[in-house]
Amino acid sequence: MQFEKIVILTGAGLSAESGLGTFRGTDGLWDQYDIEEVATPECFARSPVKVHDFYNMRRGWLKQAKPNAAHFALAKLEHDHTGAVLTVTQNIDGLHEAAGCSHLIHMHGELASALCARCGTSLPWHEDLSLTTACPVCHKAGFLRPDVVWFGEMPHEMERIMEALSRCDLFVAVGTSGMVYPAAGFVAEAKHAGAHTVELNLDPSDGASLFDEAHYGPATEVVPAYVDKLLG
Ligand code: BV8
Repeated sequence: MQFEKIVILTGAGLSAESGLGTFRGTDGLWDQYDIEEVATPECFARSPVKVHDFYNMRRGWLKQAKPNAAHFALAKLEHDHTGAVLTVTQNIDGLHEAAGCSHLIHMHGELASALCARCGTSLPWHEDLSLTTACPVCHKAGFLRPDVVWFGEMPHEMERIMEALSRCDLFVAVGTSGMVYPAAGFVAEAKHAGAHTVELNLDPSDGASLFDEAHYGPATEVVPAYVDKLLG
């Protein structure tokens, strides 16, 4: 089967073998932390120190993390495929870019970026954030937050994503449980557009029934194998 326009959706399972834990499943992040306590604008207003500690911890993890064979296989697909490949990631790590992927949308933001809730400035940030950290632009302290999309907030570039889904002829979901919306609804959008839908995951996701094809196993095994088949 030859495909022209490909949309790839990735989740935490893609970066699991790079040492960045997933959210659900055994010792997932949401086992140890309550979403309502660390990943909503309301809890940032209520207890910003707890939220900064949570994201400073994860920003620290990024420093050691390296892209794995699945990240490199997806970057190879982007470079070698004759048609269009757009990668939409729910991940806030920079491992897609580190593997050479450039046609990329971080729909849930990036941990290596800070956002000033007062003046709207968004800038690269690799160190810890705290209530005393002043925004380099408006020079006010206490407003800088992780530049990520929290629950209840609108994901980034939704128009561009929906446009690509309405035109794609192949949709591939990699390492995602299909439990967080609007990302979990993308397979249905792609199917509606007539695309062939493929799931690459450790085990069947919540939306498994919506996929025409599935390959289960660790991302570092099933993703390179599937990309080689596509480019075959
Ligand atoms: C919004 C950034 C308004 C921060 C994140 C409809 C129905 C029900 C609820 C809702 C709905 N619409 C909206 C909601 C509310 C909510 C939501 O979905 N709640 C859930 C909990 C029910 N959604 C929102 O609030 C969203 N905003 O709706 O705004 C709006 C209105 C109109 C149009 C658009 C929007 C915003 C959600 C974004 C929140 N921010 N991240 C941070 O990272 O801290 S979400 C975060 O959790 C991730 O980004 C990701 O999206 C999600 C985790 O999911 P996965 O990545 O899939 O990870 P998970 O651990 O769950 O699964 C890993 C999978 O990998 C597993 O299947 C596992 O088997 C597999 N795996 C593990 N190891 C491997 C592997 N696979 C391969 N190899 C391995 N080695």
